[in-house]
Amino acid sequence: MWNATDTGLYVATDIYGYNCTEFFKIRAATGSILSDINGDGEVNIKDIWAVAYAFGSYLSHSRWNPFADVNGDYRITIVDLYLIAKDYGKSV
Ligand SMILES: [Ca+2]
Ligand SMILES: [Ca+2]
Repeated sequence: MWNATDTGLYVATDIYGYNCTEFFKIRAATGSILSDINGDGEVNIKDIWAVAYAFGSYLSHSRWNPFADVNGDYRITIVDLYLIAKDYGKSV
């Protein structure tokens, strides 16, 4: 799924082995809603919960979840919660 020769894009790898830059490109390419954290096709309380659980975490943190980092700044903050709240109720 990755272009392994495109090493210039490799900035960081989280505990799941995802390169975050590539991760966001893949999610964007699949047309998924970034705030759909658990990937079930809708933005609801389950996604809020996932971000709440990872809240305050960062790359390499034990509660880090790349899906919960909606804005891609490698930290789970109030901004990520805000973005989910903004999309709340959306579905694909
Ligand atoms: Ca969801
Ligand atoms: Ca974030």
